[in-house]
Amino acid sequence: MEKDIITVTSPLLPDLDEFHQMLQEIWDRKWVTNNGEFHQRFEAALCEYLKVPYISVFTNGTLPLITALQALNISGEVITTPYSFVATTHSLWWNGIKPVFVDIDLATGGIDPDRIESAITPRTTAIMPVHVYGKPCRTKEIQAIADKYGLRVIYDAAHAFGIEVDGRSILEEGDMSTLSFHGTKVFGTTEGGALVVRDAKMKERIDYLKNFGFAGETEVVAPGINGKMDEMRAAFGLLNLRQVDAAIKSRRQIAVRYREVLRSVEGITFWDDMPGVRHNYGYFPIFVDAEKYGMTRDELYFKMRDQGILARRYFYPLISSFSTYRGLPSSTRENLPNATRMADAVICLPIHHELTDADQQRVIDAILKR
Ligand code: T4K
Repeated sequence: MEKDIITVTSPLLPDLDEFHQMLQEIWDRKWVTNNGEFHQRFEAALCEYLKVPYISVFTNGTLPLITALQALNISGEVITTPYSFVATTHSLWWNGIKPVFVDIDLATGGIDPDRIESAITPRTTAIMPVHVYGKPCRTKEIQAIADKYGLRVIYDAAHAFGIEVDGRSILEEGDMSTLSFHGTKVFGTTEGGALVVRDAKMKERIDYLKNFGFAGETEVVAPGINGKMDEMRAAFGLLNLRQVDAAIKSRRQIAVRYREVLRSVEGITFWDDMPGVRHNYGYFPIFVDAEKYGMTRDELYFKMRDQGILARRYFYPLISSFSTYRGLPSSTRENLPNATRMADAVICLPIHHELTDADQQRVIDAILKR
C-alpha cells in the first residue's frame, strides 16, 4: 500500500499559500522568465546564503556542467571519476570531450589526488571532481596538481549545497562549481541548478551562454543554449531558502540516529562528520561487507525493497560500466578498484526532512534483523 512506502528522499516544498502569493505577483507582472525579478532576487539570496560572490541559476543541474565546459573552452581529455550520477560524464560527452576515469579515495568517495598525475596526457585540459554525497574532495591537493599542469578544475557540486569547510563555502574551490536543485536534493526548485563562478566577467559570460549567447537584442556572442530558470521556480527557490536550515537540521538528527544504532552492526560501515565541515546530510550511504554482515548488499537492498523501503544504490553501476563509456581505456575494473568496491557495497538509506521516527525505525529494523 502507498502509505507503507518509505522513499530515499522527499522534496522540500514551500508553504502553498506563500507560493500562491508569489504566483499572484508573477501573474500581475506578466513576466514569467528571462531574468525576471524573482530570478534576480533568487540569485542574490543564494549568493548570501551560500557565501559565494557570483552565481547563475539554471533550469537543471546538468546544463551548468555543460555550460562551464563551454565557458572555459575545455576540449581534449578531462579527468573525472565514474562514481557519480551519469550527468557528470555526459556533460563531457556532450562537449566532444574524452572522459578519463581516475579511481576514488575510499575516505571521501571523491577523486584520489594521488592517482591524477599518472592520468594526465598532453591532451588533458581539466579535472572534473565530484563532491559525492556532499563530502568535500581533497581540494587543496587537486588544485596543486591543476596549477602544476595548467589545468582547469570544475567541481560537480550537485550534492554540496551549503557545504562549508572551516566556515568557507566549498563552492569557492576550483574555477567553477555546479549545483543541482532537483526535487530529490536537500534544496530544490523542482528542477533547477546553478553555476558558481569567481568574477563578474565570467558571470556575464555564463548569463549570455544560458540565453542562447545573446548579449543584447541583436548581438549573439557565442553559440549558447537555453538554460534560463523561470520565475515560478525562482519563487519556489526563494521560499525554500527560508526553510532549508530546518530541513538540514531534521536530516542531521536522522543521520545521528542511524550512526548511533548502526555503529555496532558488524559488516556495516558509514562515514562520520568531518571536523570543521558543515554537512547537509543529503545522503546517508552505508557500505555492506557481505562476509561480515552475513548478507550481500543486493540481498539487503532487495529485502528492504520487499518491505517497502526504497533505499537506493547510488552510485551503482559505475558510469564507466555503461555502454557509452565501457570501451574507454580508463574504464577497466583494474583501473578503478576503489570505485568498483564502493559501488558494489553502497546503499543510500532513506533520509529527508519528513522521515518519521517510526519509519526510520523500520529501516533500522530491516538492517538489524538479518
Ligand atoms: N551531478 C550529480 C552528482 C548528480 O547527482 C546529479 C543529479 C546531476 C549532476 C544532475 O543534476 P540534475 O540535472 O538532475 O539537476 C535522481 C535525480 O533525478 C538526479 O537529480 C540526481 N542527481 C540523482 C542522484 O537522483 P533518480 O533516478 O534517483 O530519481 P527518482 O525519480 O528515482 O527519485 C528518487 C526518489 O525520490 C523516489 O523514490 C521518491 C523521491 N521523489 C522523487 C521525485 C522526482 C519524490 O518524493 N518526489 C519527486 O518528485 O535520480
